[in-house]
Amino acid sequence: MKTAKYKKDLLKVIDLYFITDSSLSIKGVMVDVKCAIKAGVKIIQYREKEKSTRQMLQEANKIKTMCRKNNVLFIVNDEIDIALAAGADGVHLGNDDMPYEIARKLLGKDKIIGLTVHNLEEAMQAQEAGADYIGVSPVFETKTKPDAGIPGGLNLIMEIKSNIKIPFVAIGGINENNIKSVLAAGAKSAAIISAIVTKSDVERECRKFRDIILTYHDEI
Ligand code: 3NM
Repeated sequence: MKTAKYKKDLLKVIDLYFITDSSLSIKGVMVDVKCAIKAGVKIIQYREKEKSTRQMLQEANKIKTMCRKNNVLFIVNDEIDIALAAGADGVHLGNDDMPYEIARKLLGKDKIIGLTVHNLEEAMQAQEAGADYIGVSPVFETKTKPDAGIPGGLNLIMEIKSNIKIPFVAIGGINENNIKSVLAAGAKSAAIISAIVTKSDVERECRKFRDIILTYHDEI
């Protein structure tokens, strides 16, 4: 069993942050997760907006088992009860979800809590509150989350990079054509949904994005 500190330290070395999406996936969430793990992804977020609690719990339990076997962090989006019931490593919360302080009380100090932020002010608040990482969202326009808000662009990444110490993940509209600009702006990790799960070979796509990120950081 890995310690909480070990797991939280892993957040500093995430390259591709993989997020499930059952409505966009071609082969289904379970196949996608297997492919992502095979490709060496170090963090999986289960993000499910359509299924029942029972179905989510079943899937979350299976993903937890796969992640544990492979030393991959397992985060659940929004659903604190599913995260607790499935023994996930943590949760990712947006502005309309459970407030950080209450989530921390429910989850305890060892679980990972990631927060979505849209600007530097929210990022500072998240860091101050004690979030383990932040998702900077949306960087570019995205159809995957229609209520994601106005894109912060590369300037937001640069601002976050200069002012925030906790790990951050860039998210929203990131694809093969723009990922290098996101890395050049200072992001070490990127979360990508549609550019991965709408493709027929999810393992290949994950490997491709991981390679781009890792090669970029090797070269600078
Ligand atoms: N924010 P794609 S999920 C913009 O959970 C955004 O904070 C999210 O999907 C959050 O890579 C999401 O297809 C969608 O643009 C990202």
